[in-house]
Amino acid sequence: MKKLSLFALVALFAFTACNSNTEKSEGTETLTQESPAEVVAKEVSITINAGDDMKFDLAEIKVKEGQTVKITLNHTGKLAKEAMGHNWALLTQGTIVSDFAAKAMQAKDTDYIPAGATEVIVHTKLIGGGQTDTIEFVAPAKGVYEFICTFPGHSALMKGTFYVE
Ligand SMILES: [Cu+2]
Repeated sequence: MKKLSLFALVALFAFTACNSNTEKSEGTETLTQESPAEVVAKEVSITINAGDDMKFDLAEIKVKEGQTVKITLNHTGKLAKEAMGHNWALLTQGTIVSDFAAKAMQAKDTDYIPAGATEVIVHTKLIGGGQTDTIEFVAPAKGVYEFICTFPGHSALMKGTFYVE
């Protein structure tokens, strides 16, 4: 009788300990999921402006891996596409910007994005003053990328860093 009640007590204790452990770990998990810092938005919208001064108003863009990224490029200037065209091109890692810019410069017929260029992950249209273009894509693998405007001579000033975290 004494043995049995001791066993029952141990069993009860073990059950309680186990049960509270489970509750604790579940509680922690729920807390993590609900914490705002851990919530990754499925989509992110970014607006970049560039005018006749040949500059992007953003030098850095940060997104999360797998996020749907919406980039809107606004040409806030007045000059025509032929004189002061802008685009936004995201380049693959390891691309030498100056080398690619030299290659892109010769691709006037395709708005300075060489046909089938493997250096470009994604790009907007080439636009002139007052125009806008929006593109949507899934953020590539975590890492540091560069973006430029491929219009001849622009990438020296029109460039920035694209972080995928
Ligand atoms: Cu440009």
